Amino acid sequence: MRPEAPVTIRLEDYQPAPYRIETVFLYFRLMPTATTVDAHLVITPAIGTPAGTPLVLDGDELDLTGLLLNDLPLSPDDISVSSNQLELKSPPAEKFDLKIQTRINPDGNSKLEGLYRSSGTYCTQCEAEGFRRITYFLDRPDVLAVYTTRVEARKSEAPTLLANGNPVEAGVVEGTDRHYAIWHDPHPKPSYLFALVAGDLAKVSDQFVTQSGRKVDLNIYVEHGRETSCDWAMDSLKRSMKWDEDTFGLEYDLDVFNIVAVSDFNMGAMENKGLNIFNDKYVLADPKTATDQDYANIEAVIAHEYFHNWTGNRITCRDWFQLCLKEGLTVFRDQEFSSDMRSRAVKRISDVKLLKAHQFPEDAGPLAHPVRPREYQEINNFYTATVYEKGAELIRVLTTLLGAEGFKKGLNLYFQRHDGDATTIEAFLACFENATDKDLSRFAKWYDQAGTPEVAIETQYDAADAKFSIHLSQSIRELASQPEAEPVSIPLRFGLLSKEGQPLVPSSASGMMISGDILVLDKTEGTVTFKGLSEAPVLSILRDFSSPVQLKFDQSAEELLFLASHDADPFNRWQSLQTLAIRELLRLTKASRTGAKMVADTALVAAYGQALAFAEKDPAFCAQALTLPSEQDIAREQAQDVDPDAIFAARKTLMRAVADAYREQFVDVMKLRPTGAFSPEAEAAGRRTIANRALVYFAHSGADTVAKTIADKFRSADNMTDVMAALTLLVNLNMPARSEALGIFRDQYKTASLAMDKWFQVQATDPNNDCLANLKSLMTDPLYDAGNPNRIRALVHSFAAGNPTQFARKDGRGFDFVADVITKIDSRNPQVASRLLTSFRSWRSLEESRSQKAKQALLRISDVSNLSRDCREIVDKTLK
Ligand code: B3K
Ligand code: ZN
Repeated sequence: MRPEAPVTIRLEDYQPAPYRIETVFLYFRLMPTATTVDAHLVITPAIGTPAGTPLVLDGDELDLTGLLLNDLPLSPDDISVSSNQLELKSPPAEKFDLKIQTRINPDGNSKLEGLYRSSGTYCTQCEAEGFRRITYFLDRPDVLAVYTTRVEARKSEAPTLLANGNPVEAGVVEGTDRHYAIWHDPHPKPSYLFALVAGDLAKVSDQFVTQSGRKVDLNIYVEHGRETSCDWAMDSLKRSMKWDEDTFGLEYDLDVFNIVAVSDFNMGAMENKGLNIFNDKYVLADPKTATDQDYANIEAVIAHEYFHNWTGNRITCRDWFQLCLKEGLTVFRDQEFSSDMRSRAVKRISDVKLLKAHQFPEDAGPLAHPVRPREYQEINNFYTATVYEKGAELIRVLTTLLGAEGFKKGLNLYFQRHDGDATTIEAFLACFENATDKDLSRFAKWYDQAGTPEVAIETQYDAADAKFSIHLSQSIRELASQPEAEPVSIPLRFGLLSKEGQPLVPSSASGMMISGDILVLDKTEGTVTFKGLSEAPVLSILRDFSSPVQLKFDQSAEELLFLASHDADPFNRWQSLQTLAIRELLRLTKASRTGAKMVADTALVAAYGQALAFAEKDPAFCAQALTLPSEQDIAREQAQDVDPDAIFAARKTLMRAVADAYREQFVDVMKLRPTGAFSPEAEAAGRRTIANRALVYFAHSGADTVAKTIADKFRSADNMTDVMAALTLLVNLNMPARSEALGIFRDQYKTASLAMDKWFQVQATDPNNDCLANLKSLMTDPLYDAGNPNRIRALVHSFAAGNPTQFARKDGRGFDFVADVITKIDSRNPQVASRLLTSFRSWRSLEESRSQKAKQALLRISDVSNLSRDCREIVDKTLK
């Protein structure tokens, strides 16, 4: 029997709140299982609200223990109360006071939404709808209030007491073992930005002086003993603050900026005003336990949350459909920050790889939705790659369409016009239209249409007339919810190259909007013609990945090889080699399935050899170039009848061919590993990346010293990047030293939980056949904690999303394993369960026998009678 029918929330039904709550006083008496929350709300009917309109406050699993209206009790006839709603049937027509007391159980809160405890520390997560698990409230982003929070706890249990804003007062509660702190946040904010932390934490402090000379105290709170692992996060924070001032003129606006790291957290981090709460994985770093990727992620996430202070907090969303207003823009800002801190080209390549790996499949499958969705059942399901990553790409498209100056003008107007507002995408775009006098109506369609647009390209050269023309057309796959998609504005950055690789400059161009090196396709199709070209140019198109589209362009292998070494645009140098590799891998995949002989193309192998020449000059870029398309990349390109084993075999074939052709060079490149004291900076990290990429190739070569070399590398590694590079090879290639190495790692890091996540993860992505049996036994390891989201993700999500041959096993046991975990976790933590469930989204593209097994597993999940709203929405859509 199903519980209640799912409720669909629709953008078109949006109504402003009938009441305003402008002042909130909160008084928390913290106790592990029985915390009391006194909320004192000052409420005013909104202009135009008819007298007597009921006030309906949201709640979720709440226990109401007291209620006063203007300090008087209410009669039971005047209210209606349940654990998820409090209704005042006929509130006063004038401003009134509402005092609500609720009792909540932080220890019993396994959903990690609202107030809960993580390793003894009280903390909160209120976005999107967690505040209603603390008190009854108008828990929606367009209700902005000034909060004062008093936090009281036993001093021995929680010496540190934090909330949003600035500290106002602290003291002891006379005659008790309790103490308190009062915090005041002068900036009106929505309830999703509320935060509180209380616990026994160590503090690392620093200071930042803003451009106008205000001193800001910076604190990072962590478990005792972790203080020395906060340096990189603190450094990243100061660089973010400076960068936002230098780049956008945006300054911080409180006296303190606090960051707290906790070990049980559903996602990466949270931008609560003045009190960011982080998954400790995005704060703690030292060379022994963090990889270069961890360092880069910490820098990016610290920046992202800090940047939300303006894009998200000062200007927030009117409703949750506008989520990309803050997320897309803030991801764009953090990407730009990282590009300025590191190599711009390498950052662009990795962002596009991420977009294609996560967002493209989402857009191509049953969970596709527009960047601004039109409906949802559970908003937590919409913190997606589409809202975040495609949302960021749209901001990038906007900068390309308007130019850097135009974009800046529009953004400045946005900050001026909307500071303090809860607003919409329309209002955001209007700022850019007003500031630049451009019509963005075509561009705006990007926000409302799901699916990756496909851009088909055909070229023609007419030697007699020295004319070169490019015909372009765009289309989006049809969806039931979107029968007739409309064309969007697609800026395509391009270049025309001579045979020598020099830019060719035509005498004129006609037929399509073109400015500088950008063509804008904003109709279904169009042709641009260049004149005065005495030789046939080689076209480099979609440079820097200037629009989030799928190209359909049958460019010859000769041209792609040429671009891979000659294009002035580094992104397209990388992309050309990838395109060639994908073509070859699809061919080899087919050969593997038909039993034909599998021999890798020599021209492609030679192109990898050429790329190797840049190992020393540009190690990070070279490492990207030398990374073969992933199994998932190949599956995505194939799109249907996918056989992961054949893909795996194809990839191995190409890998071995390159490895054997350049074995000696790889041995040399392995020596580029930096020596001396560890540095997390981009330069040293780049050298480690290329050295480890070379190690992967060497491991796939036929050299008889492979097993010993990799085992030695594991033993001699002095930083986590190198440890993991060697360990991954020992596991994936099932080398003799594998189990000894896993044992050494476990012994060494058993108390370092972030390092142990890597130990679980490397075994979860093991492509060998006994992976599944091993994972099942790992789940009984005392170090496996089924309540910790990081641990579950390390083991189960890594398996489902990162181990295509084992997850999609022919016998269906991979699917069954994940389905069992989902149904088990769902009642405890629905957000984690539904995130896991999205790993099934590409099930229909698998070959028939495997897709049938996936369907059976999904049907079993669907049959669970009390499935959460989170999982119900995802499973229904996935099966539809
Ligand atoms: N805004 C939060 C994400 C909240 C997720 C709620 N399920 C982190 C971020 O995007 O910065
Ligand atoms: Zn964000």
